[in-house]
Amino acid sequence: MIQKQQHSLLNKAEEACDLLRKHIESDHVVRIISHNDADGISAAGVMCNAIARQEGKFHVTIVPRLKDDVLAKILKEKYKLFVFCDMGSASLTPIGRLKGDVIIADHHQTIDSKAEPPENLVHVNPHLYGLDGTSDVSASGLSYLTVRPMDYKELAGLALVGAFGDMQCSNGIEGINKIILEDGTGAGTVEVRDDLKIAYKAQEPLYKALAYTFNPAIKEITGDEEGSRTFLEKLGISYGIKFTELANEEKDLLKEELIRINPNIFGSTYSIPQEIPQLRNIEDYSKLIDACGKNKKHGVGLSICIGDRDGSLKEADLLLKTYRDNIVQGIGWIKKEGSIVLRNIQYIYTADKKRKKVMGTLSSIGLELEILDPEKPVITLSRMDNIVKISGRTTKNLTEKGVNLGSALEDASKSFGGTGGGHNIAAGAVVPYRNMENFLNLVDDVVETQLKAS
Ligand SMILES: [Mn+2]
Repeated sequence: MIQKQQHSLLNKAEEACDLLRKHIESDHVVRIISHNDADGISAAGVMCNAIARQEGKFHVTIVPRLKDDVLAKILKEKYKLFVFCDMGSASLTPIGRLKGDVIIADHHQTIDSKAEPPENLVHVNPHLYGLDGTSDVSASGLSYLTVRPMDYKELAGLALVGAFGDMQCSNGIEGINKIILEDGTGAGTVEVRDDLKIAYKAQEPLYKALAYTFNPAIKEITGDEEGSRTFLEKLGISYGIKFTELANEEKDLLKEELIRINPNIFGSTYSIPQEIPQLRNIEDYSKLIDACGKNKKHGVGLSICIGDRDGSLKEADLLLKTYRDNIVQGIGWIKKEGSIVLRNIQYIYTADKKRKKVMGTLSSIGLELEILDPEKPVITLSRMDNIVKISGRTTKNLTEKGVNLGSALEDASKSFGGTGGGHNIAAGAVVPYRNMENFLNLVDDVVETQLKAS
């Protein structure tokens, strides 16, 4: 059932669609500006696909943030319609100065929400209707809503690729995302099935697929090809072939044994049945686009979203493999080196170029594999010249005991000339390198206070 607030958002998106249609019909090039992560790239992808199907034209730029210099450049452009995806809601005033019409499809918190939006602007944002922009819908979903009246249900899968990229679906699909999912399942363009959540099921030999399954992590298997092979050998399961090629009895046995290690390994999986095997699983698709984003190959990611199944896919695949190998090596590194333990927190530090890119993910996996003590929040520190990039991760168990890494990192970084913040379970910060020790000690103290207060 669609609720009232959802209806209001859908109506606003319809208004945006009318505007988009009008410009396509007038043969105007649609100017799209979107964000450089998996959600932003998919959001641009959904938009471009719909415009192309309407025989319209577009010009896309993918940027990390809507910084002043980016805005200043755009303000000089002469397009008749600008579409901002995954950004823009925090810059309503400058965007309102654009000469052309504007659509903003953004799920981030908006400022001056009470002020009347400028007349040339249609603002599609869930926060304006009391919906949650962190779990109900992502930017790719808002792009989808904007083109939904054109009835391209085959784009529902791509809309969900972005939602997975923004981790909106880890506790199941809800809100607007669910409406999108139902569009897809109703039209047969998205499939949901209870299944093992093993990565690269149709691509890699089983022992590798298991070793490369990072979410959820499987103890003594994730990040450990040797361990994975031993596990399968003991069970008498053919480890050298792909999961999809296993006999049914083997699949059943594997399922039973994996659930014994981590029950989260079994659950809903989402796929796009019409896609090529490599992109069929929506989470795998999202990881591939994410790898493009993280490596600043936005064009490659966008090309895949708009249908290149050849060169771009090969390039993205290589990026994903590199990322995967980084994680596997990182897990080995943590197993060997461990963390440095303070009273209430633990930390890991690196200056290694490759490892720096995956520290946050490594800490999550480390906690789940229990190669890092799950009883203490993990702070990762990556040195970049004069600053240190920090990410913090903890467990649900500890947040229930009062730990809030978002406020801990915010307070501690502010005290030492940096910035930070985030959620209670995952947060980030940046501080000057010379203040790293002091910062760590303060985080340790803040976490102690948080634990004592509850
Ligand atoms: Mn987003």
